[in-house]
Amino acid sequence: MAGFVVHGVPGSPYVRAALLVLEEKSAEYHLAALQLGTLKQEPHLSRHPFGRIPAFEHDGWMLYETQAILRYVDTIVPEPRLQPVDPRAAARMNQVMGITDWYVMPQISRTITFNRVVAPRFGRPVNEEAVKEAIPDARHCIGELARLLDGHDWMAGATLSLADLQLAPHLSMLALAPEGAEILTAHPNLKGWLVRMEARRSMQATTWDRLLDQVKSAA
Ligand SMILES: N[C@@H](CCC(=O)N[C@@H](CS)C(=O)NCC(=O)O)C(=O)O
Repeated sequence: MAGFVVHGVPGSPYVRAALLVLEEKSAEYHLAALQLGTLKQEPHLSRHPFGRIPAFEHDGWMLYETQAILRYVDTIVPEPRLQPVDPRAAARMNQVMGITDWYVMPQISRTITFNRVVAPRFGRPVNEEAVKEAIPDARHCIGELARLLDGHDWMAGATLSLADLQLAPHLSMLALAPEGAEILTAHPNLKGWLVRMEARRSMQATTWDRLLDQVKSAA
């Protein structure tokens, strides 16, 4: 299919990040919805040899890895620009994107969020021990993000950047878990950032339920 296609499962924070950049650019796209159990088999492995989501397509050209997708879309659809020119703002954006991949995903999303928010929705068993064990690391991680945000409106400073789009889907889901909500309470600046993010049209267009409705009405 021509144009932008995002292959993924509604509810995935990484898939949502790819959709967010397209929404922020007001670009037209198609969400090609996949079933969770089909990622490690063809045809998905041809799109993404590591069997993850999202996989991205532009006029038939394939790309995977969310950071690469966000940067690509920001480059070819220039307005509004989502990568700061100022070297320190750009470095902060890159840092927060790295933190999201290396610490937020494994220490928060795969532990607390998966067990409290994702597993119940898919009827999967909840690992209470994993939730309990994750809390100290999650507290540390959220505390550090709040420290980096400091008094700014957005992660890279005065303007929205790719860092906000990559991080927000993870923290939006974390806030739905009682443990996550409690951890976030200690950081009003980060909670304020999340409120600003949730108010954006792009976030409202890509909630789990909105995406499921979109997939259903396209079927
Ligand atoms: N490094 C990948 C990570 C993507 C990722 O881990 N996505 C999760 C969904 S949020 C996934 O594919 N999970 C399926 C699995 O691990 O088998 C990226 O940036 O795109």
